[in-house]
This record gives sequence, C-alpha cells and structure tokens, in this order.
Amino acid sequence: MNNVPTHPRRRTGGRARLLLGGACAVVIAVSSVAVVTIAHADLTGPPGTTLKAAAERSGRYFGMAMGADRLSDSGFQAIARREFDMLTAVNEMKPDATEPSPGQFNFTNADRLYNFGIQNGMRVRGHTLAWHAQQPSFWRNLSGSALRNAMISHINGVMAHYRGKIFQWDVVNEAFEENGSRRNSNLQATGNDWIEAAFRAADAADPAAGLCYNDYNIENWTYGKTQGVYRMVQDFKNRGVPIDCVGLQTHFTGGSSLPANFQQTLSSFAALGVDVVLTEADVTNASTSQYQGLTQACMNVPRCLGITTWGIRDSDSWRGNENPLLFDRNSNPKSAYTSVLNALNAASTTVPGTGTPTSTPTSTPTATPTSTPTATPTSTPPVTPTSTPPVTGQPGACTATFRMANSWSGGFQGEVTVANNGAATLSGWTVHLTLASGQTIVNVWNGTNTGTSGAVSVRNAAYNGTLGANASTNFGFILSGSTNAAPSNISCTSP
Ligand code: 9MR
Repeated sequence: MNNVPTHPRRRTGGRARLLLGGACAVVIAVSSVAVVTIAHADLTGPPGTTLKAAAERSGRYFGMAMGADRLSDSGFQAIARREFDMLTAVNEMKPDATEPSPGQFNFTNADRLYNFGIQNGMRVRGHTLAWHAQQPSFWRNLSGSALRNAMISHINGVMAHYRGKIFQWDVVNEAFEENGSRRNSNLQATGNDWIEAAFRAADAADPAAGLCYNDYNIENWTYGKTQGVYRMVQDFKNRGVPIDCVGLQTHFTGGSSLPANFQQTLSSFAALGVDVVLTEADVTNASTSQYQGLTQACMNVPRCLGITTWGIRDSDSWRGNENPLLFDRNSNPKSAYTSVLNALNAASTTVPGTGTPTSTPTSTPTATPTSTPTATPTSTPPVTPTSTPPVTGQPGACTATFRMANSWSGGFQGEVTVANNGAATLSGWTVHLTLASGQTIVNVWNGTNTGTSGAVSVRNAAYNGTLGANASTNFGFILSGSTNAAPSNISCTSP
C-alpha cells in the first residue's frame, strides 16, 4: 500500500491514516473487495464546508453513530452522506446482536449498516467486542474459562467476518470503575488478564484493524478513571500487548463537562504510542464552547485521528431531552456545528502519515467504495503457522485446509478454510477431522460441531453454507489439550 506509514507494529488499519475523498486521492484495496481512497492532508487548501471535508484537511475523519432504524430514514441519511466519513453502529455490532447463541452469528443488521457506510464513502469503526453490558444471554450462564473462551470465540467470529474491512475495533468497552480500578463484571471475574487476552485474540483475528480500548469519563487527566486506563495502556505498551488506540467517548453532561485539561489527556495517551479518537461525543444542550474546545483539543494533538458524534440530530440521541448533538430535530445545523466546523478548519497539526506523498498518484479518485461484506474472509495470512496443512477433498466437492492461527501452552486457535473448487454451487458442507488423544474442542464459530474429541465434524452455519464456484469460507475453533498437534484426517463433504 502506498502512502501507508510504517509503524512499530505491523497493524495498519487503525494506523493507515486512510481518508476518503480529498484533492489528491489514490484508490487502494484493503481487501479483495473493500476499496477506500486515501487523501493526503492539506492545511493550505480551502476551508471545508462540511464536517468531513474540514476534518480531511488535516488527515482526520468526522464520524457519526447510526442505528439500523435509520436505514429507512432519508432525512438522517442525507446529512450522513453530506457530512460524515466514518460510521459506528449504535447497537448492531455488539455481542448480543452478533452472536445471540453460541457460535450462531448474525450479521444481518451489522452488514446493512456496514454497507450503507461503505457505499457512501465512509469507513467503519467496530463497536464493540467485549463489554459487561449487552452480552449474549448465554454469556450470563458462563464463568471462568468457559466465559473466557466464549469471549475469545466471539472476537474471532466477528472479526473474521469483517477481516480487513474495519478501521478500528473497540475491542474492550468500559472496563474501569470511576476510581480507576477494574469494573467488577463477569468478564473481570475470569481473571485480571481478560482485557489483554481480548486484545491478543483480536490482534490475531484481524491484523489490519486498529485495536482500541474505549471508555467514558476518561477525558479529565486528573480523574481516577483516566489514570487507571492510562496505567493499563502504559503497561500494555511496556509488555507488548497489542493495543493501537484509546477511544474517549466524550459524553459531556452537566456533571462532567469539558475539562480544561482535555488536550493534556489526549497528548498523554498519545505519548504512550497509541492513537486517540473521540468515539461518542455529545454535549448537554450542544454547548458551543464545549464542542469548540473538544474539537480544538483533538486538532492540537497529531495522533487524535477523528471525532464521532453519537447520532446526528437531537432526535437520534440516547440523551434526546438534552439536545446534545450538532443538528436539531429539523435537520438544521446548530451553532455548535459552526463552532466544530471552524475548529476543524483551523487545525494546525496533521495526522502523522497523511502528509503530501513524494510522488503524485495518477489514479482517478473514487468517492464510492462498493464492497459488500460476506461471511467469507478474503485473505488468511498465517499468524503462527506451525504445520503444513493437510488438504483433502474430492474433485467437484469441497476441500478443507487447516491452519493454526494462534497457539499457547495447552491449546490453540484453529482455522479451517472450506473451499468449493468445482463449478457447481454447493449447498452446505461438513468438515471431518480427527483430534489427537487428550485434545478437546471448547468452542466453534462460523460452524456447528458434532463431537468435541476424537473424530469431530463441523457443518456450516446458517449463513455460510452456500458456496458458489471457487468460493470459500472458514470456521474457527479453540482447542485445549495436552498436545498442540494439528488435527489429522481432514476432509470435506457436501450433500
Ligand atoms: O446508544 C446506545 C443505546 O441505544 C443502547 O440502549 C445502549 C445500551 O447499553 O447503548 C448505547 O450506546 C452506548 C455505547 O454502546 C457505549 N457508550 C455509551 C453509549 C450510550 O449509552
């Protein structure tokens, strides 16, 4: 990828400084289907007349949260298309929505929102993978390693679906108490290392996505919660736990308004080597000065990549009676809109890596990416290949290819790619494999297993059974055992 800066970690999605539109853009593919355009920052250009144009001048984005109920709201959509270049799903990518029952993933509404964003020139932030709230009901009946494994399986299943297509994921959301200690939750009860386990799993599942920790009330630098999160990020960076960004929700209410030290908070996190993003901004009564101040603080910190408001119009807000957004109920921009627009245009720092390219790209700018997410990850770079995959299959039927995606003492994460090498469409598939003695499958995603030890079979999930000519999909599993030997006798059958 041209114009993608090198960073200490191999991750690029959250770090690639990808922008949409702009005066100087090149088209690149972030996967075989998703296409975005990259623009370079240009502080000398004319002021932007929309939020996204003003943000893009400095290599940043301006985003909004959108629920599936807004997919039939043409008024919302008109503003979304005009003003915003980043989309976050309000509820549709949360654990209860995407995995309502074990291993049964549902991306219907998440994909509809993803498609709306991509088709309208936006990138997408993924929100959220692991959280004490909005959990699938089956998580509530789990504890200890079973819950830990369910969380990791969930991360793998969701990130596999969107592999290479999400700018940043809020991997863990709201895991701290106000005093800076860890929030008491069922996930916390699985062990204090649950957050880093989530980030390590996410790192293996999608090397392209930026991995964020996201929370509210971490805007005031001297506040206990801010310091608690800061210490965790510092510890992660010191120990090499993969983390790329901190999301500050930036919900400002009467009781917690814009702190004077907000910029210090942003720059302090950034100094640890992570990007910062304002992920859910809204301000009681849309205070013009607070909106101006939060925007300016972000513009003053090079690693502050962008701002998202939690909705567009006051009628979209979860705090609707506080009228906290930039557009009123009649879709008119409020005075806070103008203060944000001006602060974006007044930016004096650019996001690192968005500077003028050394050679002038020659391709034609394209404003409308067209990808459609499917259940099929489009590339499967090996993370920790430890064995040559055995592949079997019959001509005209399916083949199954195993790879070890991640491993640790006493277990591994396996991934099996199921491919249709024939010309006819397959309606369903079943993979058969034999586990070594002492090995047990503890979780499967993107498929349904029969058996957990010895001879095991995995058939397709409801959404990934149909494979057209030369199409492929995959499923994953977590295995625990006394040996990390790869499965043997792998084969695939199709009815
Ligand atoms: O806006 C979301 C609302 O529709 C849901 O009912 C609520 C349930 O928890 O979550 C809201 O979004 C939250 C976000 O996911 C995390 N930060 C706080 C947001 C507002 O509550």
